[in-house]
Amino acid sequence: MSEYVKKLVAEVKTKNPNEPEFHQAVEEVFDSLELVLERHQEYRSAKILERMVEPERMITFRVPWQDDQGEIHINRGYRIEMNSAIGPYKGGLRFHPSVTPGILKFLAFEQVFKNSLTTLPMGGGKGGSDFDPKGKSDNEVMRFCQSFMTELFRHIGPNTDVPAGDIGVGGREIGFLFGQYKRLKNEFTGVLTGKGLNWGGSLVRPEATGYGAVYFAQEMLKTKGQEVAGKTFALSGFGNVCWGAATKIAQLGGKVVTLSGPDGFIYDKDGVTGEKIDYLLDLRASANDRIKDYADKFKCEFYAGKRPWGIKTDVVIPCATQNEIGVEDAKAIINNKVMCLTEAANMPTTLEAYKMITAAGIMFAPGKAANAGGVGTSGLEMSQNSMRYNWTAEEVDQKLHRIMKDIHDTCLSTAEKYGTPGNYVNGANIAGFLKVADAMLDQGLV
Ligand code: NDP
Ligand code: 2IT
Repeated sequence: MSEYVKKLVAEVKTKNPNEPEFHQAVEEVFDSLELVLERHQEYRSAKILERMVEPERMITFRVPWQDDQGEIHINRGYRIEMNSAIGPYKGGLRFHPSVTPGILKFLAFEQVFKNSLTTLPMGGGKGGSDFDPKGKSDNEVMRFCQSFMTELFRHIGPNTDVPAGDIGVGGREIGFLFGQYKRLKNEFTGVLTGKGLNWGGSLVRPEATGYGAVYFAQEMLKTKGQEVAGKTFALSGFGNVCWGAATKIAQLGGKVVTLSGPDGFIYDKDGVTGEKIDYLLDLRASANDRIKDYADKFKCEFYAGKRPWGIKTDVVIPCATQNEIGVEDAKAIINNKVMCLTEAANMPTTLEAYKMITAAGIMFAPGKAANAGGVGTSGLEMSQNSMRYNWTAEEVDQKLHRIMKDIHDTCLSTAEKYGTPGNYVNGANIAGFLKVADAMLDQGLV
């Protein structure tokens, strides 16, 4: 790392104390930019990096709501509007008790580069709340969402900031949020993505993140003359992204053998297929957060309190949450001679673990490239809303597939151009950065 970048990272740490995930995300991106900064002094003199780590706007607000017993609860709501150089802020909302400003800043920062890679005109943002949807009734979730939107509505809009789902926010929550926005603004617009199909949603958006990650893995395998068919896959999580990935892997003839939840992981030697994939939707909707139920129902092995990375497979696709692959997991992955690791979750691998995995010669794709199919299809939903038109599932899927192939090829060509052939992390960070940085230069000091 150059002295300049080291100093910048140190400043970010001092200025944003107690935000380790944000530090991690910044360090990973800046580490990739050495050669770019050497070749382009203009980014340094215009203080592009210093500007990129400072959100354009951060909104924090009180979210009061009443449970079914009439008791009052107060949660905290956030929206981080990180960067609007190439389009309106765009990014998901996360409802999870672990949500803090640092988590949302890391996600918003990643989103800026990810959205740039999609080839679509979207800036980066992220938001959410420390609200825990676990065990809440539909009515409680609705009241929470209505209260959340009663403040958020004044900060967002179809040309300003377009939120979507993330952990804990799916179709049900987007519906409640949209209903309240429409009521407050008296406007029916594409202000959120991930909407229901009858009211402005896009076909394939629910599946898109998982599908996209598998298309990306497929391209990675192709570079070694390999294909998805006949390969085994270790997945983590059991939510929206995991479900989409499992569906596409099964379609392409691969075999998913692991899934995980906060309680442990399951090992299903026969493969997660057919009704077993559908069952993931039931599990998620139950809000019980137990993957053990899968093992009980389909009679397979369950390992309490463990992660799935010790199981030997050809491909690893983490689909749950940040930093779920640490140093010990990396050792197991290397030991298992995994062919490729494709991140479907956001930053699921720690910096140390990712360095070990790439040093061992395992192909490694970062989430900001490999999971961009979710927000990419959100971009397609925005396009359809603007046209007041709907594409067929085939049309959307075809565009998603093209976006993922473009991102894959851009990562490789950029990595090559900047002296690190085959390094998807550098390729993604540099390509994502250049588009945003150049737009910022064009737009002057803002
Ligand atoms: P879901 O809420 O549908 O599922 C999330 C899964 O991860 C659940 O199994 C959840 O269990 C688990 N999980 C969440 N937090 C933790 C934690 N701290 N420890 C252990 N397990 C955890 O979310 P998604 O499938 O939408 O999101 C999964 C990942 O994909 C996230 O990293 C998200 O940022 C990323 N992503 C999502 C996109 C989308 O469009 N939805 C797009 C791109 C990336 P539990 O709730 O019990 O913690
Ligand atoms: O992390 C992500 O890219 C998402 N949660 C999806 C964001 C979006 O706006 O569709």
